[in-house]
Amino acid sequence: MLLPLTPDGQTPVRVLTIAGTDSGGSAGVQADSRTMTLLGVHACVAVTAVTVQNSLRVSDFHVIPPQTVADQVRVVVSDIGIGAAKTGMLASQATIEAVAQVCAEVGIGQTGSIPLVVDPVAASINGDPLLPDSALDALRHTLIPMATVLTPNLDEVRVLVGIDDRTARQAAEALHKFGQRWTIVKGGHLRSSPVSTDLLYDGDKFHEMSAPRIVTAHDHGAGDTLAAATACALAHGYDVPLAIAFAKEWTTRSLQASYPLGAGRGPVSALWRLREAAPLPPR
Ligand code: PXL
Repeated sequence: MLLPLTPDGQTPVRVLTIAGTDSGGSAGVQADSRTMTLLGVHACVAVTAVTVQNSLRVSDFHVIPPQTVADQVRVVVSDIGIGAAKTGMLASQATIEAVAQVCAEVGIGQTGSIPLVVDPVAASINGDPLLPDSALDALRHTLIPMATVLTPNLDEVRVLVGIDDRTARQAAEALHKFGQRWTIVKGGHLRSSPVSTDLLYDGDKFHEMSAPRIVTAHDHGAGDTLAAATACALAHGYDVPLAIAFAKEWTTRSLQASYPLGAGRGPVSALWRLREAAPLPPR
């Protein structure tokens, strides 16, 4: 599973992650860049926040000034050029607004030509908040409507639209009203099921994608990995269902390669790619 190089065979496709750093190296920018690198993509980074974090908890985070976040996006797109972007931890309402504004300005998202994956990160895997509740409306109404793909897990579905008495299809329909092109309701957190089924919805048809559930205590960074791999596949011109299928397989294999770290939750690992080569996925 490796994406092809660009036609000159030298400069790889570039993908931009707009996300927070994880000092423990498991999630956020670190997970994104690891997946991008091991998929043969050049990872560009607009840092939104610096988290103080280990395997047990996020004990603090420092928000980068929103203008600096927007400037990182602007200089990367205008010089280096990118094939896709993804957002992860955005940390504050002002950052969400600045990111939505700069994305519109440089052509990222539905109004432009650069696909945008929005992973609506609200809390860490251990439940520590990464976004204040007061910022949720900005996420719902400024950034999410720009997304090519929105990739919430079940906790994030609950935070965004509530879900408790709804089916995944009803949740996807409710989420889809925000205006994004595709909605993916990820089933990975539904631990009672032997398979991990993601529901894809484009406002018209539902597609289900299943993979075997990998039972592991070490799944930190799984959501980031799926969104990052999706952005890489979109940058290579895959359509959304194919990009998600590719990213799901990448994430399954990264979950199989997860490892313990510290006294808490270890990360999913893209490092399996260093040990194993596999054929290209069909386009
Ligand atoms: O996995 C979501 C996530 C994203 N970004 C950062 C994180 C986490 C979870 O811990 O720390 C920086």
